[in-house]
Formats: sequence, C-alpha cells, structure tokens
Amino acid sequence: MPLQPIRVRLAAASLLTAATLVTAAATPVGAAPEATAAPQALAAPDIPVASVKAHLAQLQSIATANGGNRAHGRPGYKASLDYVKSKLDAAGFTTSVKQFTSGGRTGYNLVADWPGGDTNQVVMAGAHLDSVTAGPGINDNGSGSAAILETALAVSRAQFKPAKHLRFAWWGAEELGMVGSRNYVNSLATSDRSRISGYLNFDMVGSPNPGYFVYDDDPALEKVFKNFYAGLGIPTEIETEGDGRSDHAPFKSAGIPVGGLFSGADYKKTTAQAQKWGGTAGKAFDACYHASCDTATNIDSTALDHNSDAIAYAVWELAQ
Ligand code: DTR
Ligand code: CA
Ligand code: ZN
Ligand code: ZN
Repeated sequence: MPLQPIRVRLAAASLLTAATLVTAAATPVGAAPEATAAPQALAAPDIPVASVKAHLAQLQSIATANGGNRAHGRPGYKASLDYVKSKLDAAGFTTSVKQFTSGGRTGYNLVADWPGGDTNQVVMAGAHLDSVTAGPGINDNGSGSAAILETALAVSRAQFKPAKHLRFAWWGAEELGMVGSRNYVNSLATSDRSRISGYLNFDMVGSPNPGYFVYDDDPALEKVFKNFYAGLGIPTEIETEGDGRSDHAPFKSAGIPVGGLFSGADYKKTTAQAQKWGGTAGKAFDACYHASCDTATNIDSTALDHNSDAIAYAVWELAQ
C-alpha cells in the first residue's frame, strides 16, 4: 500500500487536530489546560500543469521572436529572463539580476528571494534558463525553469510563511559548462554558503518519453522526492548520468547538500523502464535533446505535472 500523498496525510492529521481542539473546548472551566497540539505542517498546493505549460508557451514565443533560441548571450535569453523576472516582481519576490561574461558575451543569473524566514537556513531551488543555440530549449530547460517559476508563484498565492528562507534561481550559460551557477557559488562568502541548507536542481523535467529519476547526492533530499513519488505509486530510479553535468555540481563542490529530479535526455529507455513508466522502449527519453525540435510540443504533460507537484512538495516540506 503506497504511502498516502502528504496532502491526504495532513488532511487526516488536521481532522485529528480539530477533534482534539473540540475535546479541549469541552474541558470544564478551571481545569488544567490541555496540552495544545503541535502546529501541523502545511501541505503543498497542487501546481496546475496548465500554468506551467503557459510559461513554456511564452518561452517558445520568445525563442521564435529571437532567432529560434534562448541561448547565452543572445537576445532570446535576456527576453526569457525579463519574462520570468516580471512574474516574480509582480508576485512580491525580491529579485536581483547578476551579470557575468562568458565566451565574450554577457550572461545573467536571476535570483528571487521570498521575504521572510530564517536567512541562516536557506532552501534553494534552481534551474538553468538558457537553451543551446540549436533550438528553443523547451524541455532543456524551459521545463525546469517554468516548474520552479510556478512553484514560486504558488508560494506567493499561498502567502506561505515558512520557518526557513526560500530562494529561487534561474541560471545563465549552463550549456557552456554551468557558468552562471558556478559564478553564483563562487561569489558567495563562506558564511553565506553555509546558510544554504539545501539546493534543489531541476534540469529537464518534462521529457516526452519520460523517466522518473531522483538525484542521490544527499540522502535526506533524495528521501523527500522518493516519499512524494511513493505517494503516487510511481517507482523512481537514481539519477546517475548527470553527476557533474548540471547546476547542482558547483553547489555540491562547495559542500552544500543537493538534490533534484530528472526525466531523461538522450539515453534510450529500456524495456524494463517502459514496463514501469510507460512510453517507448528503445527510444530516447528526449529525442530532441539539444536539437531544433526541442519545442513546446516536446513535452510530456503528465511528467511535467508530477515533477512540478514534486517540486512544490519538496519546497513546502523542507522549508517548514
Ligand atoms: N547537463 C544537462 C543535461 C543532462 C544530461 N544528463 C543529466 C542528468 C541530470 C541533469 C541534467 C542532465 C544539459 O544539457 O543541460
Ligand atoms: Ca499538478
Ligand atoms: Zn542541455
Ligand atoms: Zn539542461
């Protein structure tokens, strides 16, 4: 019997709490006060996949209007960043844009802080916003960028006030070798690095022939995502091909716990994987990886939906 999703468990718990409060209210005047129930953790909201896909449609339009890509140093990248930033500014985030130079071109990181929470315990979620020059990069990595954007907007909609501080980041020039994220980590004082309790990376989370891979770099962070998928009854596998190949690498090198999700790139799905996840065996998880066909139709909505909900679940779980 798979573990019930956190939303179900917390709903049951809150009913129990309500029952306790009713009992407490019945206690006669003057009696010793009942022990008050510990505050229940808030359940993460569902992330509407239609909203995530609307962001992808915007990123597709931006690429189409800017030479067909959103690559580092090209107009499509800065237009993508301006789009994401405008949504976050309107939602009450404190945003900052950090410039850097790579390959003779100007790159940008976008960092968005949700006001409040203990800034000595920062929970970070990040995704690279740049594409390769060959195409619009909707799965790689519009999917991760849009999923954490909609999660951030859900934090605002909920007026979530967690104990820990929430920070979201969209990295530039990942495709050139994690340049933006490394620039960010290198810019942190040692004391600021130690304030980051965990960095969650999301690079390709909507692959059209999807797998469900969980980073195994940090056991506690890995467990959060495995618990979520156990609640859905979806088996996961450890992510192995990406070690050092995405924006979690600079954080891990700095000693910061990292985790994340991945739906697969150019490796081929095995028969055993197709039996547990569906899709097509013998075909790449994303046949349009780093190609011009990585467009808005190069997405599996179910995988994008599950991974977006998993991101929200992890953010709510780790920040309280
Ligand atoms: N480095 C990513 C793609 C990538 C390939 N394998 C993995 C595993 C885990 C995360 C990312 C990746 C890129 O090309 O952007
Ligand atoms: Ca959802
Ligand atoms: Zn890539
Ligand atoms: Zn990527």
